[in-house]
Amino acid sequence: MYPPSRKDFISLTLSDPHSHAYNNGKHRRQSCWRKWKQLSRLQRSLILFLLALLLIFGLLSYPSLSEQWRGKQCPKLSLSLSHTHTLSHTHTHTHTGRDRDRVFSAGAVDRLEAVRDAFRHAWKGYKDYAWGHDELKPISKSFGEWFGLGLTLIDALDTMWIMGLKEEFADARNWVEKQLTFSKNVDVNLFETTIRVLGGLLSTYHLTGDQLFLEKAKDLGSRLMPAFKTPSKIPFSDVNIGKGTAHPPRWTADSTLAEVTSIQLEFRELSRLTQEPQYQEVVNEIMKLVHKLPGKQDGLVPMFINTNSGQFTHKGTFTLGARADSYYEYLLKQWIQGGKTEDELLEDYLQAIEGVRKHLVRQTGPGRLTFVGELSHNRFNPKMDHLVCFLPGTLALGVHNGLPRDHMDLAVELMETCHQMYKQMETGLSPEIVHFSLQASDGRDVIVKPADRHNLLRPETVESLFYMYRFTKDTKYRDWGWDILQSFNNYTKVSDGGYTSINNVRDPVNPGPRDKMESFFLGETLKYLYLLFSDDMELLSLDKYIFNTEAHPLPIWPSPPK
Ligand code: DMJ
Repeated sequence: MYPPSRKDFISLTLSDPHSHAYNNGKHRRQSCWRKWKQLSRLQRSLILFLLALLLIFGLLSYPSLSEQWRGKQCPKLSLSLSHTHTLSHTHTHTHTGRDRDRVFSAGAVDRLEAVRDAFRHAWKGYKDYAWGHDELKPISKSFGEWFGLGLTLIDALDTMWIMGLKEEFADARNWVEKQLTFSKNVDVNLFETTIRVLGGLLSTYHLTGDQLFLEKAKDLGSRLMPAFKTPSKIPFSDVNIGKGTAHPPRWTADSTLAEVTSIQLEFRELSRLTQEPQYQEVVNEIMKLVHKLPGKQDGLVPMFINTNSGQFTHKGTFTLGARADSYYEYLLKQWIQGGKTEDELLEDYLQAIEGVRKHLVRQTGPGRLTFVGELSHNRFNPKMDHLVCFLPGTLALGVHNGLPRDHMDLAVELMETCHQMYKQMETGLSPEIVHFSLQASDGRDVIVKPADRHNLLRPETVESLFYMYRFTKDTKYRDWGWDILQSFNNYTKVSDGGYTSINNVRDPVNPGPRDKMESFFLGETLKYLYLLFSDDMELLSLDKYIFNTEAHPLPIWPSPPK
């Protein structure tokens, strides 16, 4: 855990194993030898006899001693015993009695409680030092502002509700009611605001039935609409929600592909709730356009699209990572949201997964780990962003909804690789980007370049672990998630409250805190961990809800879209 002040960081470096501290071992060895020589022959024989006896005794009793030792090394057992006693008195969950019994059975209690503890700790930091601001800076005990919309607070609303943190939720609701306003002269990013704020408000409305959240969602949705007034109908990246104006980034007229194709679940839901069709019309238009656009390669899409021409730009580079990732995720999820009736979405998804298999999936030389690389003008690059770890979960969700069984085989293999991206690091945390070895003669499968060693508390791996556990019930996925939570606690937790992104997952002595807690740590990472450890399969059932790309659950529609 990170200590509170700079002074304490210095004390961490004192334990550096490479430090040249004075060592008098040699002198000690010499004087022992001199004393041994001074003993009589009888004394020496006696001592040797006693040592031999001790050795024989030690060898005989080794199996039982080692058993005892192994028993002592099992912290999970003692943790679960102590927690089951206290929880029955202190827990204040909002689920029904029957649900509550199910959630807290089968020894999952300690893990669920550990995630709630982590959430409370993160929330404490946010409340103490960043209340109502976008992000906590836990080391400097201050805050960072991105759009000035209380991003962390809104991203975390439904997580608190799901975890049954009533008091925390009530405080946050009060802030939304009294302080949250969208009538301010500020440029916001359309995608980020949609997935975090609009998505967060809509899901909280569904979970609570509280009109306040729907009213706020409507207000925000209507203020984001100017982004779609472009010659091509491909939206601009930025909107001023106070002035009602929109524009692309200063340096280009392009928008990022993932950004314009991963706002659909939220806008479509807003139309369904308000009975105002304009929201779904603008986002459906984008999907139709991209569906028939030239420049794809076996369903894989370039990373940029021009807001004037409506054409792909920077063609020839294909990735499942940054700038393209959630395009693929939302193809499948829109199809599920709309009751599996929109054939073009399914067609594009299935074609894309075949494209992924054909062009991007490879195995490492040393350990045969399956991974998804990148393609740049027909050259394969064995590079994979941590962001790509959403894919096992998405593939598994597709199979659960009737898509080809062999997608699950790929999901299982990729899940193992994402797990290894954590396991093979000294801190047990994945870097932002890894490269894989293709040669069998290379020593290791995973290579991390110095610029890629950071960890931003991202959710994608625990997100996929959640899906994989729900669909397979294989407890190894829970164990992997548990290890990740321990690593977050060991290397990113800041003692006075909050968790921080770190600079170097390969340096457990000084991982280099970045002084930033991303809002998705509360909105996604901790939520997925909680759902992973919950035994209650009806808690946000995947047959009733679809999670947006920021982990905000929205209902699967009871009837197909009009
Ligand atoms: C989140 O905002 C979303 O999950 C998005 O799709 C990708 N980036 C972050 C989390 O890593």
